[in-house]
Order: sequence, then structure tokens, then C-alpha cells
Amino acid sequence: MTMVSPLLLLQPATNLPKFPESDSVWMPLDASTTAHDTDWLYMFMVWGSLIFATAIFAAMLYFVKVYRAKSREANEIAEPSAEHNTTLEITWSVIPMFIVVALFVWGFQGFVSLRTPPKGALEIQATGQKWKWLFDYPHGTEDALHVPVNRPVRIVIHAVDVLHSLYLPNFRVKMDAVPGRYTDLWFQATKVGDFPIFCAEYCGTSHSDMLSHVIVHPPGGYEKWLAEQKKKLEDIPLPELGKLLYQKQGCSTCHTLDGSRLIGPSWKGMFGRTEKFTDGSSLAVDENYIRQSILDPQSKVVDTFPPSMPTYQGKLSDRQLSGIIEYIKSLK
Ligand code: HEC
Ligand SMILES: [Cu+2]
Repeated sequence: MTMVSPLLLLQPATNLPKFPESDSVWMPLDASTTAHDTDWLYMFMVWGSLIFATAIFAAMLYFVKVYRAKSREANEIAEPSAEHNTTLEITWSVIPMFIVVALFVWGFQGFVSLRTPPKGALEIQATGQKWKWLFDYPHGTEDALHVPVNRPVRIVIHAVDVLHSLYLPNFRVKMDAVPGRYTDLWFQATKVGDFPIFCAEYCGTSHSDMLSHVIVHPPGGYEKWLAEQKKKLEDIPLPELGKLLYQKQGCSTCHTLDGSRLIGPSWKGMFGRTEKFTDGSSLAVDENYIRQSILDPQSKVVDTFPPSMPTYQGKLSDRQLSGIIEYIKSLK
């Protein structure tokens, strides 16, 4: 029988990616080679703490009852027991010591294996930015992480603006994304499917919407997917390419298409409109200005907007830039 995990109850009714059903009440489905060990260690600590806490509290209550003052009026106190009990004291020191050392060895082994990606792991770059995860593939950037099943994958992580944290609950791995520095994590997926990704570091207004998912492809499926994506991007007409990038590059988190204001100006009717900048100058939006806005966004900051657009220098090819420009043009 499958039970509803308490984690599922935490899901608000938004566009949150769904956790696949788990056979455990406590944990999301485990879908990586290391998840099982991590869960065991975790459960050992939880149950161990519970058992000891219960035993200690029971003993405490028992002693309170047995050794309490017999009568307040007479101010009688129970006989103090000053004697040592060497056997008892050694027992309650040595047994916990073995447990704690075992926990250390167990935890350390887990730590070492989680910090050591196997040789020959597939490498994928992940970028955290407000408020989107982006993953780099030979054909370009994707907003979902695609990986093959049964193959170790090393994710090299960095952030462009503030701290984020890449969290894959089903694989039991999480790592901070830090501006100006690379971090990494690795996992080997054991189940084909679609698993959620969260940002686990509070990073501002839309932090809780910084969601994505991992798609684990069946054997051969990953290579097929890569080839398809490559072909798709070569064949697609420019405005459609732009539309695709608007979603996949995270432009949609800050720019609307319907004229409403988000973090940045709406793209609707942008082409040809006269834009005022914070330095007092103004200019009619043309192809070169859009290109400059994307590659060097802080060179001209639109009046009344914060200079918070990330640069896409080195992330978009010329054809992709033209695609975005043609798409913006089409948004009359
Ligand atoms: C984190 C939010 C954010 C993201 C993501 C973002 N932008 Fe922006 N963008 C802004 C802000 C804020 C401005 C206005 C300030 C400025 O000009 O730098 C802006 C300005 C622009 C402008 C100039 C707009 C005008 O009216 O003059 C263009 C063009 C643009 N962005 C394109 C893009 C494209 C293309 C992407 C995705 C590849 C993107 N932006 C992603 C925040 C963002
Ligand atoms: Cu974040």
C-alpha cells in the first residue's frame, strides 16, 4: 500500500512540481544510489534520539517519584546515596561511545562518497539566478535538468547574483550556489522519471517560485533527447526561437508580454518605443539597443527600474540573440 507522505501536504496548490509517490511515509521517493544510505543514517539518528530521550525521561520521572522529600513539615529528605557504582558508570559511558563512534564512521563514509564524484561522470553546468535554475547543454540552456539513468552525473554549480542552493530531494543532495565561485554535487539516478528541484536558500521575492525539475531519461533516451534539441534549435524560425528562449532563459521571471510591469519593463510594444534612462538620456528601441540590453544590461538602465537584469554575455549565440530580437519585434 502506498501512503500519502506528509511532504505532499506541504504542497500549496500552485504550479509546484509534484513529488512522485513514495513508498515511505517519512521520505520522498529515493531515486539515487546514495539516497538509501542517507535515509538509514538519518532514521538511525532519529530513532536513536527518540529511544534515549524516552529512557532518560522515564528514569527522571521515576527518580522524582522515588527520591522526593517524604514530608514537607518534617523537612525530611531521602537518604543521599553517595556511593559510586563503577560498573554502571563504565557501562553508560562505553556503550554510548561505541554508538557515537559508529555514527561518526558511518556519517564520514557517507560524506566522503557524496563529495567524491566517480571518474568519468557526465558533467552539467547549473546556474542559479533570480529566480530560475538554468542548465547548460551542448545545444544551449535548458530550464530543466535532463540526465541519463544509471550514470553518475556531476553538477557544477554557480550563481550570478545572490546565494541560491540547488536541492534535489529525491536524490538526497543539496549544494549552495555562490556568486564568483564553483561548487558541485553528484548523484547517480536509479529511477526513470520526473523529480522536483527547489532552491533551498532564501534569495528574495520569488524564491519560493524558483522551481525546476530533473528528468531522468531511460537508457539511450538522453542521447536521443540531446540530438532532438540540437535539431530543433537549428530548424526553428527566429521568432519562435526567441519565444522558446523567453521561457528557457528565465526572461519570463522579470518581463511580461501583456504590458504589465514585473521586475523589468514589459516586452509588449517595446520595439520602436522611446525609452528614458536613469542617466537622463533617451533612445528609440532598435535591434542594437536590444542586443546591448541583453549583453550589457547596466550600460543603459531604463528609468524607474532597478539595475537588476543579469548579463547574458557568453550565454546566447548570435542566432539566439537575433531570435529574441525578432520575437520582441513581433510583440506589437
Ligand atoms: C532578474 C530579472 C530579469 C531577467 C531574468 C531578465 N531581465 Fe531584462 N531587464 C530587467 C530589468 C530590471 C530591466 C530594466 C533595467 C535595465 O534596463 O537594465 C530589463 C531590461 C531589459 C531590456 C530593455 C528593456 C527596455 O524597455 O528598454 C531588454 C531588451 C531585456 N531586459 C531583455 C531581457 C532578455 C532577453 C532576458 C532573458 C534572456 C532578460 N531580459 C532577463 C530584468 C530582468
Ligand atoms: Cu534561489
